[in-house]
Amino acid sequence: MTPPSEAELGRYNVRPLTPGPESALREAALALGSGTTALPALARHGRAEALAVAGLAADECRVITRELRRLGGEVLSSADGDRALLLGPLSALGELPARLTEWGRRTEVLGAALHAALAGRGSRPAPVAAGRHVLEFHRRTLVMGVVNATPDSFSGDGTGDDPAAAVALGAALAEAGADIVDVGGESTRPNSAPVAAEVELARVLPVVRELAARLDVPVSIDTRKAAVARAALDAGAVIVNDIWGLRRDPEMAAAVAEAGAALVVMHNAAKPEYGDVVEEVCAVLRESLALAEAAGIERERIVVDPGLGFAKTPAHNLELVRRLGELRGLDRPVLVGPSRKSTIGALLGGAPPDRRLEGTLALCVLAAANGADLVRVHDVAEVSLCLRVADAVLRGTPEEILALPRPGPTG
Ligand code: PMM
Repeated sequence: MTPPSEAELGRYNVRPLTPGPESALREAALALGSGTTALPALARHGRAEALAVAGLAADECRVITRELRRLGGEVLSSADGDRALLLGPLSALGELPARLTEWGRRTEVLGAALHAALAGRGSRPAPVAAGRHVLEFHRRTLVMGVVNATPDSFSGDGTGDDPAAAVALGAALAEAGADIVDVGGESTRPNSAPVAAEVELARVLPVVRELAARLDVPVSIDTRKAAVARAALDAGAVIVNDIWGLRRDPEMAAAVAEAGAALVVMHNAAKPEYGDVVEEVCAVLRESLALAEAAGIERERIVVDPGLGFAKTPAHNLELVRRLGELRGLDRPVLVGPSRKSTIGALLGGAPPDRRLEGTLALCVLAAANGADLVRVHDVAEVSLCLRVADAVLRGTPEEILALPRPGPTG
């Protein structure tokens, strides 16, 4: 056959819809006009899903292999069967948990774990209550603004021991669009001197009290100390941001539970030594969720954070942003803090913290595209504007844009 011409080929205008936003495939199916009858077919064939599973007993691996094969999927497993990759259409993976209930309690639990991971990956999290505020993740990526009431912040924006300056900064961040204002009184920069609880309290309490009274957005307290968290919650904070994810101060979980506060559990470690950094970060965040549950903190109040820059090399940080979607398997809102971090400096030829805005914006957009629900940043105005544009592509064009008149030829 003579090779077809461009015109012949062009007639069919073949376009791959995957990878791409799931909605594009759905819209294309609905546009065929056969109504919602097309949707089950999409679930059957539209998209291959993959779930990684660890910690399997040999018999569990055999059961999921058999059941998933019956549903039209496939299991790839390690030699001793403790780790597996579950592959198949969404419909097969979605039906697998029900099949696993028939085999007994252990496989039923495994089925529930698979179900939770699919639910987390497939939809935005439900709103999180924080005091009288509600954090709503469906409409846009939320922004947490940073107030470092410290003299030695790495990011160069610390307000020293001047509570009025910290309050002014917090108010300015809220004005610039912050959805949460996060107040911290202890620097987390590498090799910074530890701060006594009294010093930290003297720095943060007046700031938290004033901001909680003045702002229409929730105030969070960034601390690893239960005593500081308790006092800040008394002073009006409604979220605790613990960079050790309840794993440092044994009183922290009780402090959060008693106040009914919302909680950010961040991943942290003593040393940057990992096998698979993303897998291990998820495992440690699950430990934090277990500690929270044991203390009576409702799962629905918890946000997870991979802790960029904490016991991580630049390569680890980039891997975490690249594979952020895997954290959605925790079925909780995901917060990411890339702001002015040293990985950006390393990529930009040693740029100091005050020259890392563009890098921060890039990481915020990529984090949003890869599944972040919130970002924690110093440059709230710039990041909010940037995310407004990014979210319009990622999440859908806002109503007011759809209503605009047609532009001229160069519009
Ligand atoms: N980073 C810093 C401090 N606290 N909290 C959370 N949840 N996530 C982070 O990435 C994070 C944090 C680093 O110092 P900074 O306050 O100057 O950003």
